[in-house]
Amino acid sequence: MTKVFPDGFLWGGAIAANQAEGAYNEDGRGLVQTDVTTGGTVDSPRYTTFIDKDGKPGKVGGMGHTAKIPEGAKFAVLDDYYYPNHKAVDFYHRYKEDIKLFAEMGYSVFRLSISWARIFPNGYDEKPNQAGLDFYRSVFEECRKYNIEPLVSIWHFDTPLTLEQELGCWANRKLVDYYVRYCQVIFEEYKDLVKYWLTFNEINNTIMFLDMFGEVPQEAYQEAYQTLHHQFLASAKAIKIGRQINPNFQFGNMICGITFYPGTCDPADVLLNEHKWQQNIFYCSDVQAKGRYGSYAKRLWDEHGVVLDIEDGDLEALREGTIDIYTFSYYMTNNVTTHDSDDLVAGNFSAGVRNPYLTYSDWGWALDPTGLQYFLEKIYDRYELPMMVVENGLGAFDTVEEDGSIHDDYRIDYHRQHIKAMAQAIANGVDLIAYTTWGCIDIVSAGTGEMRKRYGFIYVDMDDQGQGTLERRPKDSFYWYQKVLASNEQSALEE
Ligand code: P53
Repeated sequence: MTKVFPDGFLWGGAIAANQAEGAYNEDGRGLVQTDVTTGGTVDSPRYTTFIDKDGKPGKVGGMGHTAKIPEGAKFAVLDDYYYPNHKAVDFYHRYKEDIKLFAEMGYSVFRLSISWARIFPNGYDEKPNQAGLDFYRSVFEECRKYNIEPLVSIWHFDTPLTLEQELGCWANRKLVDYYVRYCQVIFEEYKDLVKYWLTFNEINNTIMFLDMFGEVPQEAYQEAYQTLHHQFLASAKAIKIGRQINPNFQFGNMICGITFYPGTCDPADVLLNEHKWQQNIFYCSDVQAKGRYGSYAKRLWDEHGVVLDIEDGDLEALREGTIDIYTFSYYMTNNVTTHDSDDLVAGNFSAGVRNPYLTYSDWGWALDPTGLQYFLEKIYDRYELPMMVVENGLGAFDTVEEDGSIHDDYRIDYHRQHIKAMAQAIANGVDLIAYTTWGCIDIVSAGTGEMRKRYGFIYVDMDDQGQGTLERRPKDSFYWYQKVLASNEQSALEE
């Protein structure tokens, strides 16, 4: 039988701290944005909650640093709301059980993130929090017990809330040094347990989603581009220090790999599409992979009236901290056009003109395995770096049958198609070295805060109101993935 993937290919799954761990206020952990963010749905937003300067509770639509709370207000956990990330799926207490299940599936890699606020509760504390360091040490040791390679995201949208409240988040240059110090501590601490590090999860979201759903004020562009400049610097400086701590470390970027297509063959659409790739994908990738801003960067800054504050030594720092591996998430493609259309995609974090050749998930995300092959081939051609697909999955409603089984053939079909697309890209010359499916165990959705938007091959008994036993249960996809990983043969994909 033909082997589909090279020997040593890393197979596994991925989660993020704030969506899985829960235990939001245990063992000295500081707060992060999702702790003050309520749950939403596909068509109702998540809210960020606060107490205003007169002591009155309030909420504002949105999350992350884009949710602007009023002057003088403080982020706050309020009594009358449910915050799904507080408990999440309790990975913090159940990681041994979960990693055992991952090992049963045959994982050779497990992607997870370290919560900065478990290590430095306020981001800038004098000393790291020992309980936080101990927790991740035991998680990594547990992985090693099963020969599972940890693939560690250092930041997964979870800047300590104190830094956001007091310093206004990443537009403030001080965060660069705080982040680098945090990296230095975890690199030293885990240098013998972790080899693969990803500096910033979906770093490009800051500009990609900024104006995807409508116009935003000029200051928002200024803040977004300055934020990115600081994150590029933080990433590059951390990589340089990491290599001094352990020369065997391998560093990856992490790009939200939404694949853009021209909506029509009108040359204006083709050009618009190219510009979208520059803004949404290449802007970040070029800096992190090539160590310099692309030739089109000035056009983007000028278009949005952005004056970037670049200090002496910054450009050199960017050159000195480029990545070893290009990693990305892949969920959907998006059609862009200069023409008016009333056939638009309406989903969360999904936009553009409907693609008549594709079907869409219940959350409005275009299902397009060929888009994954396209992204892999296009990016490999540009950078010629080893690549990892570090997120890919289908958020879907699952039904638990009377006997407890979950027949998620739609999810199996989704992954089968995407794995075949990866095999095709490899056959066409792409150096793809890993695949970690997203939300390998059901976790809280980042976009909507829902539990019922499930990605896992392992079901977790927990609903959107926080009710459930948290019991883990393999879905049909669990056994299917186990078979694919065991044989690594084309036949397993055909079944
Ligand atoms: P959820 C939007 C579009 C594509 C990927 O997303 C995105 C987002 C933000 O929601 O984020 C990544 O949970 C992210 C994960 C997230 C996953 O995609 O909204 O790295 O944290 O859970 C899936 O369905």
